[in-house]
Amino acid sequence: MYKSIETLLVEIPTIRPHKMAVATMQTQTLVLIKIVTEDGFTGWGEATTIGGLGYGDESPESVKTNIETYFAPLLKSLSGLNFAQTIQSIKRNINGNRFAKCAIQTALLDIQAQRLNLPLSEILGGRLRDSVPVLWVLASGNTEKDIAEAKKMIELKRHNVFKLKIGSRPVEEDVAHVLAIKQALGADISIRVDVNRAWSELEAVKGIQALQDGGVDLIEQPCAIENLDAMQRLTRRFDIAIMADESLNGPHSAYQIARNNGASVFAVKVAQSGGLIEGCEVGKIAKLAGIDLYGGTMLEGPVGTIASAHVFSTFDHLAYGTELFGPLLLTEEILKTPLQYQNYELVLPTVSGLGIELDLNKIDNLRRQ
Ligand code: MUC
Ligand code: MG
Repeated sequence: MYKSIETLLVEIPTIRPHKMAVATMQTQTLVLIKIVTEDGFTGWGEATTIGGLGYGDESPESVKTNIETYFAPLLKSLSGLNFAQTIQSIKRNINGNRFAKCAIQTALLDIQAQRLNLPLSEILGGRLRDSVPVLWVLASGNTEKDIAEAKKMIELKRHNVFKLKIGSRPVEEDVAHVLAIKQALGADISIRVDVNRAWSELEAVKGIQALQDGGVDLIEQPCAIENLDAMQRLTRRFDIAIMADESLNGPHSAYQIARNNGASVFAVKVAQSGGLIEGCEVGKIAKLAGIDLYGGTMLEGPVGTIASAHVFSTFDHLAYGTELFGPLLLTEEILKTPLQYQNYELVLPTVSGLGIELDLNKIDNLRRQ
């Protein structure tokens, strides 16, 4: 049933350095999975991460090795099973590897939706919106450059909500940087910050108080991944929204965080969740627990970005919008028709499957040989 399962590492420079507490990105390595079936369907998935092993516990190289060594032979042996049984069997036979699992699942869902002649979102429960709001992340590392970049985005009507990457400088310096941007852009522009787990709990108390007083709207992952107790105390202590990102790695952790009041918002990432279905499950847990939702990214290219958009389109309330801007941070286009960003939103395709067509010549030129 499966003719080939291929993993491609595609290197694309970013439009400017993207500085985060965990890594500075100048190039993104897209990890693309292509599955071709004997009866002529092609499905695509993506397992892109940030900064090699700087962000998560899978690297582009580990995903490629593990798919070629373990996932591909397993998948080829499962040809008699339906989609749900295939996913169940992968979970039973392979531990961890959430990014690789997400990419394989995305490609299989792309194929399944094409077989049924439906957009992918329709087999995830059905879309409730045809586009999702998209913010922009300011991460040049320079206050004046960030202000100029934000003003340009507002002028172009491309983004009117901004997330700032902080955590690599002393707390006071980061706070001054954020509040200078907040002041320059004015009260109507929503500013959020992502600390990428850089603060101790005491630093977080100091930083969050100042940012809350300065009119910032949300604090993302202030403390360490494992420090759920600190996340809980900060969520209870402050009025400002506290969002779990790296701490949230699938439905089970969503349940644990929800039980412990460990966040007021979830950043749902399909790869961190281990798949599109699991991303939907995280959304359901948040809904049941009264936790607000935000659509996160691993700075994927267009494949992972549109797969995530299909998932987020099924959420009935997306209080904090999404950050599905990954393709806009890249200098090269790998789709025949680029994703459609308009009026501050990313538009979902209406054709079957993921609804995108890859430019294979372009990918061939950019892929790591
Ligand atoms: C993260 O931690 O949120 C998402 C947007 C961005 O700029 O970095 C990523 C990772
Ligand atoms: Mg984050």
